[in-house]
Amino acid sequence: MRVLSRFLCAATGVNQFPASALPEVAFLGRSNVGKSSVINSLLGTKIAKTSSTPGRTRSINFFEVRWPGKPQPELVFADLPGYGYAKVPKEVAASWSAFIEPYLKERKTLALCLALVDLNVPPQENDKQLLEFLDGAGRKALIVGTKADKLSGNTLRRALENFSHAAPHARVLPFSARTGHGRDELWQEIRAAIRE
Ligand SMILES: Nc1nc2c(ncn2[C@@H]2O[C@H](COP(=O)(O)OP(=O)(O)O)[C@@H](O)[C@H]2O)c(=O)[nH]1
Ligand SMILES: [Mg+2]
Repeated sequence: MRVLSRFLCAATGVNQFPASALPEVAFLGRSNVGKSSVINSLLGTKIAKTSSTPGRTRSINFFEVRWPGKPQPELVFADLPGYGYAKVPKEVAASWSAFIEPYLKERKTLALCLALVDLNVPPQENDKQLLEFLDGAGRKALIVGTKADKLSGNTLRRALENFSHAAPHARVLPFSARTGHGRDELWQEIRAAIRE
């Protein structure tokens, strides 16, 4: 099924968030992990800007999603700024406390947080911190392991095990924006979360 999507706005402050009426899914993870690529893969279009230069997205970018044949949008995707990019620590730290933390803690309609990790990179301390933060904020999180196409068989299995060890309470869903692997499963998770 092909969904229809529309860019809503890019927010760099709490007062720029769109009115929250629809259930929202947040895409989180280190810079370059593949957040925008996962969004584009799910939406079947290049609506979110991708870049091979880490640290490009400094705003929360909101996209509205509509099922074909339905008159109204049903949910919103939020593409968040990446963390862990060494060259901009101060700026990133400032934007976290200014609008990203408030978003994650207080956004009433936030139904699901997708914590993206690169399956080709060992579990990182800042990913663990994010999961702890989300847990503390009472947020439901699902780990999405990106760039699964770069691994095969045994190496993929081992990578998934490593992440399960690092985050024993969360499930890790392998995903590839390149091949579409995991796309249907991720849509199922999203639909289940917004129905709750
Ligand atoms: N092989 C592979 N590369 C990917 C995949 N997803 C993203 N990338 C690459 O990783 C880089 C960062 O992707 P992007 O979506 O912009 O990451 P973001 O910074 O988290 O939004 C780009 O060069 C993408 O082409 C994937 O599933 N497989
Ligand atoms: Mg991005």
